[in-house]
Amino acid sequence: MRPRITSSTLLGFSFGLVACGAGRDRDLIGSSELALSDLTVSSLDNASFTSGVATNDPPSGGQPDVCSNLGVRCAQFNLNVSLTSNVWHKPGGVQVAIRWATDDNALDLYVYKNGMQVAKAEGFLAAISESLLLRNAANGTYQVYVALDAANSLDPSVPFDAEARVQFDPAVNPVRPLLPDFAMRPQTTVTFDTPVFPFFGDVADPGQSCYHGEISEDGAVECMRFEQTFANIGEGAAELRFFIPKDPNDSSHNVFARTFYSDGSTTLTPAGTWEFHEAHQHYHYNNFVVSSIWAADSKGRRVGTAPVRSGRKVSFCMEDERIDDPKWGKAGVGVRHYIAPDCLVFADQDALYNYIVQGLTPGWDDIYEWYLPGQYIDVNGVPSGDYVLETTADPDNKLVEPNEDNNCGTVLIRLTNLGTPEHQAQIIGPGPGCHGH
Ligand SMILES: [Ca+2]
Ligand SMILES: [Ca+2]
Ligand SMILES: [Ca+2]
Repeated sequence: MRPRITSSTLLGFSFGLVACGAGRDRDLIGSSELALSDLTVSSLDNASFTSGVATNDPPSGGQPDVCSNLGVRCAQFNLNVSLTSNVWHKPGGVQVAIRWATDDNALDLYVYKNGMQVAKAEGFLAAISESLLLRNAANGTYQVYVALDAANSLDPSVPFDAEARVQFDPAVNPVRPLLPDFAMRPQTTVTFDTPVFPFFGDVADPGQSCYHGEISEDGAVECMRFEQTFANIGEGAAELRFFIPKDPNDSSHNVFARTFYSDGSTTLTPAGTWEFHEAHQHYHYNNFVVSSIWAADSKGRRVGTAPVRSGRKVSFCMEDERIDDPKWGKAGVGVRHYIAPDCLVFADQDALYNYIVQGLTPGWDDIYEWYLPGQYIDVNGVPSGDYVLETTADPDNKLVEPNEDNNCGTVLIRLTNLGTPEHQAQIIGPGPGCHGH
């Protein structure tokens, strides 16, 4: 088995397997598409789809060692590639991708041809999609294996979707920056619940909406929790590089953004600052995602000129978590590259600095789940009623994007019995346009 970073081996906090059901609606996976069948890629424009179930059934003969090493029988299907002979004069390949419902489970993806492994994408923590690229894929039949990583999964049986399609690299000319473009995705969870397990060493008492750390550090009283999800729908990756000085007399906290150009060159530009969170023992990027609630009238329209409450403007770990729903089976999805927990550990160093590198690949989104510490707005003293929950990525515009107007999203929420143990939060519909738009 490959080594897996776990809570105890890495940083002493729990980051991996949690029974939260974060992610997409389970009903959407494995039921909306055909039962497991072969995939065929014979056009430049169309994806081929299938669905299957990865289980912890014991290994069977005739499957590669990657399956038996995980102690399971893989789900298996063929990929037939039949493209015109000159297709790869434009650089690219055939993408194979899978997705599943929640990060309670981890799936691995392997592709073989003529008995030889030609590509793999091994599920890691905090992910609910995987993808790989068969660069310059030769025509022929490939065998695709999807393995349940049972040791890192809660469920014995995990439905998944799979797709394959051609993905071309962005054209080199005209030479240009391949900019990321953040787009906000609406919330699916608003709650006063807290998880029953500790996170980053932090815990909430049973029935309490706030973590101990949120109470002690922020004075939080009544924590309305929700997730924040943003996609990168741009041409290039968003990549942040934290410069963490080795010299204790160097008090700089700089973060730089790496810009990728279509000719392969890159540049670094200042993109704000980081801070270290002592209690959680990790580095935050300041001011990346912020949420607030605004009063709403009975028709769901925004009332007033200022929010009623706002949350903290931090993020701690940008990563490729899920292929963005609108990008599933579409062009413009890169190979998963920025994975947790790389976002939390030093990637490299030189004489002066340690570096943390985190980012978001085109076609992917990242979810800050509702159960993470800090994912809340304190609604203590707020009257029950309907509110607009508004969330904005890159609110201070530290990162250059081709579209700065899609970074914000809203949902309409209803808060009842506030200030009592029976307080409830629910999403009642899409919200109005964002403030100032
Ligand atoms: Ca944007
Ligand atoms: Ca995430
Ligand atoms: Ca921006």
